[in-house]
Amino acid sequence: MNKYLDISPEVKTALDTGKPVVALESTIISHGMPYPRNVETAFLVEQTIRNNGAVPATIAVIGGRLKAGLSHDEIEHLGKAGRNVAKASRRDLPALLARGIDGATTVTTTMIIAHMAGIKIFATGGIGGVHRGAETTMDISADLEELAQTPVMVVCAGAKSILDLGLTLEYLETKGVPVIGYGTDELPAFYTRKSGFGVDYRVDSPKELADMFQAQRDIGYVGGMLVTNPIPEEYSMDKAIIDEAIGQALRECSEQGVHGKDTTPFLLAKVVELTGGESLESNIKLVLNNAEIAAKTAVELSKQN
Ligand code: PSU
Ligand code: MN
Repeated sequence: MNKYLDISPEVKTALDTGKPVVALESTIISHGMPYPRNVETAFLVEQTIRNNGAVPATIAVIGGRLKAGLSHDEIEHLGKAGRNVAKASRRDLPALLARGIDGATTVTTTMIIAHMAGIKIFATGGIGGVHRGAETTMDISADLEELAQTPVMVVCAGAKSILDLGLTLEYLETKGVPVIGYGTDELPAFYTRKSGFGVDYRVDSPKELADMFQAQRDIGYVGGMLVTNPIPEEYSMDKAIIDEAIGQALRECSEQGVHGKDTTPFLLAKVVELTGGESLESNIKLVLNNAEIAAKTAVELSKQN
């Protein structure tokens, strides 16, 4: 095992005995939602994974250690510290480990650590992608490269239209990452069920997801798979309201000259601020929905291995 990696006893036992495990990220806790709803949500997501027959492994960097499986105190700590915790993407891990500090893991680093630990499935809210205007800024999330090179299934609710969703799909196509719609032919756009863009394949059951992922492993591909699961109808938001908030957030972002790794957290926080509690509630519901599908898929996958 990697000398920087700590797998919690519960997660270790589950992995050693072939039980289903689902990884969860921590940037969504520290940077994605306000305290204390972030901590409450993190616990609820873990509970949802358990209720559906799998073991949750929330992932983070704590004191320079790569953690797969956090205690409630560690989750509370990350949630309370919020944006004071470093957002840890692929390029940040060497510095965090060498210096012994904390980091909230993005989709990228959660995939990296999950894979090191032997976890195959990961549930989150939304992934990073190609930003609008990337043809001049070159702002493309490391999440897309990670999907291309790390064999983990990521179950999300699509991506927010703070991104250029069309270019994000093009990038994933170039990189050979299968984009699956769960119960839909259309890429969901996080707060809304539709984006106007098609997915590669529609899948209607956890068993089918597990079969596709297993086939990807069986032919020796190195990359992962992106499963996009639309927000339940009853929690989805009005497209006009969300589009307006995103437009405003993008304008303020460029006016204030925000760039680099601060862009996504800035846009996410702005959208929540502009849409008030409603978008936060939707965000929580869609993450729980993703946790359920990820856990059921992990259960199916564990039957095959
Ligand atoms: N998009 C969301 N919610 C999030 C993120 C993205 O709707 O919480 C977070 C995830 O951790 C994702 C990261 O991996 O932001 C992407 O950041 P960047 O665009 O800087 O790569
Ligand atoms: Mn970026």
